[in-house]
Parts: sequence; C-alpha cells; structure tokens
Amino acid sequence: MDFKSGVIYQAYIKSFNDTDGNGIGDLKGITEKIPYLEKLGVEMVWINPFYPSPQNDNGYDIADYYGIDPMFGTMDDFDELIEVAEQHGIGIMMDLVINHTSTEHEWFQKALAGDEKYQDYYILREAPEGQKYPTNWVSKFGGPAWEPFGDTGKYYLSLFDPTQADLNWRNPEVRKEAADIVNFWMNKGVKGFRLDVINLIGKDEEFVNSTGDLDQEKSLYTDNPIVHDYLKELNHRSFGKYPEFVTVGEMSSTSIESCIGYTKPENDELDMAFNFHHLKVDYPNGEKWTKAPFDFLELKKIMNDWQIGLGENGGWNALFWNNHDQPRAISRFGDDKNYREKTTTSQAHILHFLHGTPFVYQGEEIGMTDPYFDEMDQYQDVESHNAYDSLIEEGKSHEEAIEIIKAKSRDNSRTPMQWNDEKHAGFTEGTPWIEVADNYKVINVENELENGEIFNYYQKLIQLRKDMEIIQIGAYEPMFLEHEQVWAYRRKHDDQELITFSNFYGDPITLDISNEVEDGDWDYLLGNYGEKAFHKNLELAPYEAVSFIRTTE
Ligand code: TEU
Repeated sequence: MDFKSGVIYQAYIKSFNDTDGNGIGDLKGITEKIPYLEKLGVEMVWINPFYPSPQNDNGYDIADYYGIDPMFGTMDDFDELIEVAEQHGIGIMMDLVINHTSTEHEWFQKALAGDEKYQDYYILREAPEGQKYPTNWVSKFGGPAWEPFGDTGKYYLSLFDPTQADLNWRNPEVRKEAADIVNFWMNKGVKGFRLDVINLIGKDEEFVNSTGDLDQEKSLYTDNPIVHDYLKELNHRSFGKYPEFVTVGEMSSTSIESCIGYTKPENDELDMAFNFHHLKVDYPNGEKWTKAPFDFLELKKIMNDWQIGLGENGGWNALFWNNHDQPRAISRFGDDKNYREKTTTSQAHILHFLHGTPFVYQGEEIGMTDPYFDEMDQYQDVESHNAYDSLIEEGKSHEEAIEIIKAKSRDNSRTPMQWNDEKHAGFTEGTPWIEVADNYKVINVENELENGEIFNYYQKLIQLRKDMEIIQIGAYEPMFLEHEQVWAYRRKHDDQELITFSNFYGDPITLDISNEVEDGDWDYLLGNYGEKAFHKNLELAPYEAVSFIRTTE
C-alpha cells in the first residue's frame, strides 16, 4: 500500500464480527467482511491484538507473540484472512505490543523461576532505603508503576496494568526478539505493523523519583533519544527491507520534534506516528477523568501545529478522530442526537483533506455513537474501573463518577459493530462480551448502505485521496485559526489550490472569506450538504463542510 494515497481501517477484532457464537469477534469475522471494506475503499486493515493473552487489557497483555488466541480463531483462519484480503487488494496490519509483555508470558515466568537470562528481559529494581518502591512513578492505569517481583524483594516496572511487565530494551536479546517477531509475521504475509506505545521503550539505566508532576514524570521514560537507535535497528533487521511495508508508531505524550525524527524517511525508523494531543482538549489541566467541554481553538491549534511541524520537516502524521482507547468523536465533539450524519461527515471531511494518512475506526463510517452506559457493570475496561474506584475514593458520588466514566471511558468505542437491526446488531449469535449500543436498530451497516449518507461520503473522501496529489502531498496552510466556530485550511500543489471549510457547530454561519481567499474560478469539489457555489460570503449550515479547488496561473 502507498500510505500517502491510501486510507487505513481499524478493526477492533473483539467487537468487529463474531462467527462462532462465543460473543467475541474473530478472524473469520474479519475475512467475511473484507468485501465490505473493499467497498469502502480502504487499502489496509489494522487489527488490534489477537495473540494468546489473559485479556486483562484486552489483548495488550501478550503471553505468546507467535500464536493466535483460540477465542479469535486458528493460524489457518489467519492464513485465510491474509489470502482473501490480498485477493481484494487489502493489506493486513498487525499490532506489535513490545514495550511490555503479559506476566503470563514464558519469558516472565522463567524470570520469576530465577532464570537470570530472562530476568534481564524485564526491569527489576530494589527500593532505596526509606522508600516503598524503586521510584514514585504512577501507572497509566492508576496505582504504583512497580509490582513485587515474586518474593525476591525486588520490583518490576509495569507502566500499565500490574499484569503487563515492561521489557528492558537495553538488553540486545530483547531487541532481537522484537525483530524475530516482526520477521515471522511478515513471512506470513502481514503488510504492516502498528507499534504500541513504542516511544516508551527507551528507559534510562538509572531510575529516579519524579517531582510528582505527571508531565515531568512522563518525560523520565518517554521519547528517550535512544528510541531512535532502537527503531533504526529494528527497521534494518525487519520491515525496512520491504519498501511497501507500512509502519505506524503509537506515541504516548510525545512531541513534534520527536515525531519528525521517528517518521522522516531518511532516518529509517517508521512511516508515520499517532499522537494524542488533539484528543486531550477536554482534559482540563491534563486531567482525563473529568467531565468538561472541549476547547475548539486548542483543538485547531494542535492539529495546525502538527500539520506544519511534521509536514514542513519531512515527517508524516497518522490522522484519526477515533480508536479503541477514545470515546467516539461525534459524541465528544459534535451533536450525535440532532446532527449525527452531518457531524460525522463534517468531522471526516476536515480530517481527510489534511496532510497525512487517515485512519477510519470501525463504526465511524456508519456514524456509531457512544453507548451512554449508565451502570458500571456495563463497562469492561480495566482503566475505567480503576478510574471509577479512584473517583469514589476522592469523594465523588456514584452519579458524578458515572457521568465522568460515561464521557471518557475507552469502552465507548469498544461496543460491538452494528451490522443490522437483528439481535445483538448481527454481531453474534451468542452473548456479546460487552453490550451493544441500544441505537443499533437505526444505526447499522445494512440501514446505512440502503438509506444512509455517511458510508457513501467516506467512499468519496477515500477515492479523492487516491486520485488527487494535492490531497496526498500538497503543502498545508491554516486559515481562520482564531475563528471560534469554523475550521478552515488550504492545500497547495503545483498549479492547484484547494480550500476547505467546516462549521464545527450546530448554528448556521456566514463567513466572509474575502481576506483569506483570492477571487478566482473556484470549482466545487465536495460538500456534505451537496453541490454549492463558491461565494466570498460563504454560508455554512450546521456541521457543514465543503471544499473548492482551482488551478492557479
Ligand atoms: O495505549 C497507550 C495509551 O497511551 C493509552 O493508555 C491511552 O493513553 C489511554 O488508553 C487513554 O485513555 C496503548 C493501547 O492502545 C491501549 O489499548 C493499551 O491499553 C496500552 O497501550 C497498553 O498496551
């Protein structure tokens, strides 16, 4: 796949399509829907982890990198998926979770059993005199970042769940293991890898306490310059050998400078990077577990900074509104009650005309919303349950805590894919591992393909990127950055100019664009309210998005 002209779909396998009635999506379920994904126009599917795992963190706690967890199918099912996808011009992208393993992985079990070779695969430290843990760091899922290592008196580092132990990448054996894993799956026909929290693999030799400020603490183990060396080494040992192979790094709490380094082609590291800053604009003072409106100007500013930062310095952005760790963007930043279709298509429009590779998260292409679960027993995510417990400990009432979980939980995007209006939305004949959103009778693929406007709009956006170099590689320039309601920008390439506008809210607005846009033969290119003539006083309906193009002298 040429990642500069193609679009990648994300399938959260556990919730995509269940073919054996165990209530959990599976590999055969993805194979069955490959024609649907081809119809959408995507050229690659990123599948979240399906390796053997105790599923404490939904597969991001891997116990065996060379297998398929039976709940998702068999290696034969995997081989069939690769084959069928290839026949439909779609590449399979897997998830490489190599910052940590499950504590049930044989490496960790051998380490616990005293095998020094494998003890050095992990980060084991003693607590200094007068201190409970080696450092005062906190886990990203809450609680201390260190866990007792058996009865050795030492602790192992686990930045996520206690059953996820961080690997010691300073150990060349560990780095070789990573390359072997990638080469194994590449030889099985995999065409891409998403690398999980890969900018956390470069821990210092020395582990020191933080000041207690979370950002300062994260800087102690995030984007260490040695990560570039590790990625270059992995690249040369594995995917760097295949120019067509696509890699995207998930960069937690990262910087533009670091991501330019990770994605600049001449650095031989990765093709592109996910950053999450634009999805923290409803985290007042960086606090995720709060119910707060999003800051639109901050959202535009961040996206603008990353467009310019990477675009003008040889880097490459992975563009996304949704994934399996975030609430659905139409429920978070739009109006999924009164303007669900227009919110979805305008958000997609503003993202797909940007510089970078767009990702479409399952359900986005039919306008799926958050489920608005009211009870904690409807939530399955370890992070959400830990957060609820902490909110209650902090003195919040159950009602207050639930409202926050409802707004921010990762389960908001993990409910089953809604295929039709039958039981469990056609996801499973069994009992789904997590409830289906109760609006599935209206919001489902069958209904969308027959009567909807969203799926078709995504098809158009994806096709335009394939056809138009200006969308693929055109230079980006902001417009109306300080405007409180409209998001606008320009792309330029050779003798072409493309301007895009989106009313990000539900009130109609007339925008005088005469200061930002020269007169000229602007042709309508695409709009979610249909054909529209260019006008210096541009009228934008609620959640309207439109683009015009012209050929300059
Ligand atoms: O997510 C990394 C990550 O930073 C998330 O923890 C994110 O900050 C958080 O979920 C937002 O609420 C990756 C995977 O995408 C996630 O599913 C895993 O839980 C995590 O790594 C550990 O592997």
